Formats: sequence, C-alpha cells, structure tokens
Amino acid sequence: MKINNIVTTPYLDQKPGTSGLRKTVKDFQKRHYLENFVQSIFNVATELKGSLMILGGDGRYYNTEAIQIILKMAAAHGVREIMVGQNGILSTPAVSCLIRKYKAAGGIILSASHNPGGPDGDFGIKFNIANGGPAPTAFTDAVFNLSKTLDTYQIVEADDIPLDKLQTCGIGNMNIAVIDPVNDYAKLMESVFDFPRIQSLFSSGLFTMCFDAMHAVTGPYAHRIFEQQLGANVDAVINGMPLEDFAGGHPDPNLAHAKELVAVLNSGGSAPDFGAASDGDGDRNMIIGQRFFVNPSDSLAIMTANAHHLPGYRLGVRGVARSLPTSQAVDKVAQAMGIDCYETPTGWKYFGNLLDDKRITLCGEESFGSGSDHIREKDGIWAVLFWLNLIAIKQQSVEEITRSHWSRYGRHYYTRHDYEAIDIDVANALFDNLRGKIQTLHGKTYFGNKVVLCDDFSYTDPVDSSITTNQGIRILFANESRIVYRLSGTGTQGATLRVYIERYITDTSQHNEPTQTMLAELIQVAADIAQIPQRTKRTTPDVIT
Ligand code: G16
Repeated sequence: MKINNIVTTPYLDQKPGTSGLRKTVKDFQKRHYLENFVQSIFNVATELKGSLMILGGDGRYYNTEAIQIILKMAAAHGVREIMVGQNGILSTPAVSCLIRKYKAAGGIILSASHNPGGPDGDFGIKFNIANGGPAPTAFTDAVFNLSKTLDTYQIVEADDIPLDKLQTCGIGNMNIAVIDPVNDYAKLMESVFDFPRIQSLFSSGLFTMCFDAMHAVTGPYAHRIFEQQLGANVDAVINGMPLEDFAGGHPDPNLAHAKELVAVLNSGGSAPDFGAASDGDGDRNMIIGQRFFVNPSDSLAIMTANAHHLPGYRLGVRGVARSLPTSQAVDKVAQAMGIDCYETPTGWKYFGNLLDDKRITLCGEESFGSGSDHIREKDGIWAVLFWLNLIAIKQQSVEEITRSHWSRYGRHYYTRHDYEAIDIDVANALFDNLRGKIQTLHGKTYFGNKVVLCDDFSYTDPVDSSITTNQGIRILFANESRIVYRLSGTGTQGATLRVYIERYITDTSQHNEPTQTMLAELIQVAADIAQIPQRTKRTTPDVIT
C-alpha cells in the first residue's frame, strides 16, 4: 500500500457550524479543501485507527467523488474497516444506527442537510462519534484549530471502489463493505413500532398516505418501509428517487418548500389522510393532515404525551428535551407527567449527553427535527412511523389528535420568521444592540405583554458541566408568550436572522385562528425591539414557518 504525503496550505474558514462544515460545492472543489478538512478530522479522531468507520451521504452532487477520496484517506489513516452505503447513500439516522449496532468508532456523513444541491448548491461534511451522535463542540473546535495550520495530508494511491454493487473489497490493509443502506435501519424501526398494527391501517383500505422524499436520501427508505413492508397505497411515496440536485428543489420539509405534498393534502375529497416529508439527509420531518399542519414543536409534545402507547416506549418517557427556540408545548406535557424537561441550545449534539445519561427518552426541535433514544440523531422516517402508529392505535385523524392535545394542554401558537443572506456586519450590529438592551427590557409592557425575563441564553450541560454561551436572546412575558432571536448556524450566504414567536392560549374557542393573526402584535414587538426593518432594510421575512 503506497501512502502519499501531500503538501497543502491551510484554509482558515473551516469552522463547523450547527451541524458540521457546510459550504458551497465550489468551495469544496477548491484544491485540497475537502482533503484538508478530512485530515483534520482524522488527526483529532485517532480512535478511528484500527477501528470500524461508517461512511455515506445524502446523494447530492459531489457525494461519490468525496467518498472515493475519504476511502483512500481512511486507508492511509489506518482505519481497519469501512461500511459504506451502496451508491454512497446513507441517511443521517441510518449512519447513527449503524455506528451503534456495529460498535464503530465513528462515521462521516456527507450532507448539507436541507440546503439545495447541485454544482451551484451546497455540500457538507459531519463527523459522528462512537455513541452515534454528532461530534460535540470540543471535537469540532479541535478540528477547526488543526485545520488552520494543516500542512500535509495522507492518501493511499489506489483505484476508485465501485459503489454500485453490494460487495466486500479493500484498499491496502483496509476492508470495505458496500452495504444495503436500508436493511439495518428498517430492522431497528420494526423493533420500535408495531408494524402489524400499521399494516392493518393500510390493509383496511380506509387510510392512505403521501410521503414526499423530495428527491433526497429518504426515497429508498420510504419505498422499502412504507410501501413494501407496511403495504401502504402504491403511490404513497412521491419524488422517491435520490437526485444529485434534488431536481432543482430545496429539500427542506416545510410548507414553503414541500409545495407538491401540501397541494396533494389540500386537494379535497380524494386527498390522502396523512402527509409527511423529509429533508436532504433524512433527519427532518414534517407531518400534515388534510388541510392541517402540525407544528414541529406540537409534534414533540404530542409524541411525549402518547409515547407509552407504542412498543418501543412502553416503559414510559424518562424525560424530554427541546432546543431553546422550540415552543414550550412539550414543557406543559412534561409538567403534567412529572418528568424533567431540558432546554438546550440549538443543535442535536446537545441532546447526546442527556440521552446517554438516560435522563431523556424523547427530544426535538422547532426546525422539523424529532427523535428518541433509539439512535443519537433526529430521525425523519422514525417520526412518520411514530405518527402512523399513533393513528393506527387512536383511530383518529392527524387533526383530531392535535386538537384533542390542545384542548388538554393548551395551544402554543408559534411561528419562525427568517431573514436570509443579511450582511454579516449588519446582523452582528443588530445582535450587539439587542444584547445592550437586555437589562432595560425587564418589566416593560408591550400590548399588555409584560417582560419577566430577558437574557442571552447560556447552557450548562448537567452531565459534563460544559458551558455554552451566547445561544440566542430570549424575551419571556408574564403570560408565557415568548420571543427568541438567533443567527442560523447552517447557512452558507451571509447571515440568517431567525425570529421565533409564540403565544400560549388555553381557551379552546380560540384554537382555530390563523397563526400569523394571533401572533401579529408579538411579531410587531419583535421587529421593533430588534429594529429589524431599520437595520436590515427588510420589511418582511424571506421565509415564514
Ligand atoms: C441542523 C442541526 C439541528 C438544528 C438545525 C438548526 O439541522 O442538526 O439540530 O436545529 O441545524 O439550524 P440553524 O442553525 O440554521 O437554525 P440540519 O437538519 O440542517 O442538520
């Protein structure tokens, strides 16, 4: 095995964000850009030497080229064996599942998640550790620090490995298994959910679904699990073929981007009963009913209140966690159940310790992510199966389940307003100004909403005591309304300002109002306090979810 030592010059912009390093494809195609970052990962992840590693991606443009490079660099690093998905395909949850099942030392996932793909789109690379979850900040900080001074990387001289057929082969001393991307994940799902019960829902002929894979990674998973194993209607999966550019779409499962699915569910008498979508790498989910949208924060609350009905959670829910900007709907359920509810910074990596320490069973985020202790990633297909299992048990529609939840726990009207591609200096100045106001807002009243807390959120991990600061400005009102501001950690163009607004209403006669109307005053307050129009020169957000 011939290992070449390649001299390189460091890049100074390889700082991982909320979820790995995300840049444009063009950035990744710069000379040695990918290799530098991968070498920095290997230099930190010394545990990979002599161990098993999992490798795969969401199928976007540059996926297979990157995989061939990483295979040769892994061989040079002394990795013992690599399991790689056929055609380079593995969803993020499937990688987490495989790491845990086969006790791998870690895994590399190639994805820019919900960001668009193609030669002019985005690419990304994430490292997951031995528990199956995203590498913690200490790891990604160490990778970034190394990347700033890296001057060589190592790569084996070898032919490319054919990824299109299932086989075992090797590069030098390293074994390679090209595996079916779905098998192990599907088996895990069967162990968590009551598949016969869901099968009977479909075989009754009275229930149909539509799942939009958005031409991203979940297509093969959805065809196998929903159609072949569970016997869903023949047209249950749309856009099920993974494409390098997601057919020009934006693989983000929300009302703005999953338009085809929304049109199908809103189509009247012949509409399916249940709709869902997932994102580029299969970790996000959107759940909808006929003309009815389930807010992801509500979805987490509903899952928590009902998990004990499902086989995988019969023993009950130990505790729950949500990220800061996720609505407080799940807090109400946790309170009623007498279990702990943790509030963490944005990013799935903050749930890892809580799950490993068995403090929580379920967790979720407003950004269309929910999951449980079955793996260490959020999981789109899992969330869809959770809802299908619940519907099969309750024999109620998505809307009925959600409304009955609201009538018991109250409704959290919730919205997120995104202002995209703002000049970074403008965004930083807006936050500096907001931080300067923190002390002065307490006690002030806006449209009858009295501020009882305003701070820049920081989090002390209860397991390892690590502290994470500056995670978003939150303003809490006496009536449990809330405004949160933060900057996205996943964009690749300028800065994206996210403003999260919620209002809690217990009166069921007010549970049927348009969300933006119910939140109009708070939306105004949020824009005024942060001086959004003056500073960004924008009067409306680019995306409302
Ligand atoms: C990633 C993280 C999520 C996080 C989201 C927030 O999602 O994995 O845990 O909630 O980013 O994104 P932002 O920082 O832009 O608000 P994904 O699905 O992109 O991996």
